[in-house]
Amino acid sequence: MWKILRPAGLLGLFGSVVALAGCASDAELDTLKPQGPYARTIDSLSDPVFIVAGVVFLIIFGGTGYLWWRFHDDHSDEEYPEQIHGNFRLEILWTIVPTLILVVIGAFTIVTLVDISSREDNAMALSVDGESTMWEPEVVVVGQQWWWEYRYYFGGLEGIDLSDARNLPPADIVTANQLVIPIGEEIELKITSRDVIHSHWIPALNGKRDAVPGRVTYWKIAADEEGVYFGQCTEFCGLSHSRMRMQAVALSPSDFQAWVDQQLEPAAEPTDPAAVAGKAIFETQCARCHVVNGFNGPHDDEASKGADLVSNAAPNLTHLMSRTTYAGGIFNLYEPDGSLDRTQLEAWLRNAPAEKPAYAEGRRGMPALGLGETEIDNVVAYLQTLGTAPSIDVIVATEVE
Ligand code: HEC
Ligand SMILES: [Cu+2]
Repeated sequence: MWKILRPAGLLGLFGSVVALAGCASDAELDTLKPQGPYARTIDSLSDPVFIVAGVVFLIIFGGTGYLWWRFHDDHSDEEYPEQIHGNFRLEILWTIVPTLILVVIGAFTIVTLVDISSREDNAMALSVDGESTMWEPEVVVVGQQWWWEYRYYFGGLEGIDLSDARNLPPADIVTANQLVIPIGEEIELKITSRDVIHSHWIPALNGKRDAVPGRVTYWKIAADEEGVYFGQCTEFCGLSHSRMRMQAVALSPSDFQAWVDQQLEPAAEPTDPAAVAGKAIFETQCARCHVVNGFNGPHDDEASKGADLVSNAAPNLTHLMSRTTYAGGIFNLYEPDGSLDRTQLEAWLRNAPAEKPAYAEGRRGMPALGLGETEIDNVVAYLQTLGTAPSIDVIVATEVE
């Protein structure tokens, strides 16, 4: 009795876990809710493949069940069933049918792969520093332990050696963990890494693409509608791999233009005394790793070579306040009411490795700098001058748990 019940119970438990897991209605990384053309192409391949697989599953399990039921030995007599050896026709059949199924699926898969990685020349009108330009929407994506950097070069990428991710020339816009894109455009991503292999994945917009040091991989994303699409590094890359997240923030073309205008502004000089004191601390403590445009120069400037310390990079903080998450997209910069989440930011500045595990002493992540509480208050006052907060809608939509 128990012998039968135990596997049945396990199967039931497994079944209900699987069924319940399918119930999450707001799963951020749901691969079955495409929100753009590339993700939809993948979806329209996986749906029929799932149906084919389902039919094969039913035939195999149905057939196996039938054979068991029809021929099982109930010990009612001692006779052996008829013994046979092989069945040529059947064997040919079950070799050819699966082969045909796989060939057809393979053909559609190749067509889809070509489709989602094809490159077309398209350009959008954009005003950069007051001059109208045509920008072929492309963003350089650099993975490193354990956060993502996004670099925008409005003059195009010609002549830039992207495979040398530790020595990229200064970009027009550099941001971290939040990839801001205009809706309705095909955005080409040029993905690389500064240290180990990572993988860039925003499931609602397209599949996964590896970020490999020394190489550049091409990928595309596009979003139909304004909104926030969550992503996650999907190539195990060490201690804080699970804390290496990102978001694509898709804006209307006019909002995107407004964002670009804002990001092109250099940092303003602080006037508030606490912020002025904070800036002095920033210069001595933080600027050896972090860049703030307009005050310690572009990243490859001699003055900021200290950034070599950590993967050769730390997030550019010029417009920190225009982002809503930080540290690999795991902390909210703002409370849901739009005010600064001061407690979390102070904790980060007090002892970052305690907030997000990293081998800071082994040149990974942000180290604990031993700042005093007044210093932390002043640094926060300075950081608050860096960039303007986005709208409350964006703050609420991008919130992470
Ligand atoms: C030794 C290099 C180094 C120093 C010095 C340093 N940081 Fe960092 N900082 C980093 C790295 C690397 C990260 C990315 C950490 C991550 O996401 O895991 C980071 C992340 C941050 C972030 C989050 C940015 C984002 O968008 O994700 C803030 C804010 C920050 N640092 C502020 C400061 C301040 C203020 C100081 C000076 C008091 C400072 N840092 C000193 C390396 C440094
Ligand atoms: Cu990673």
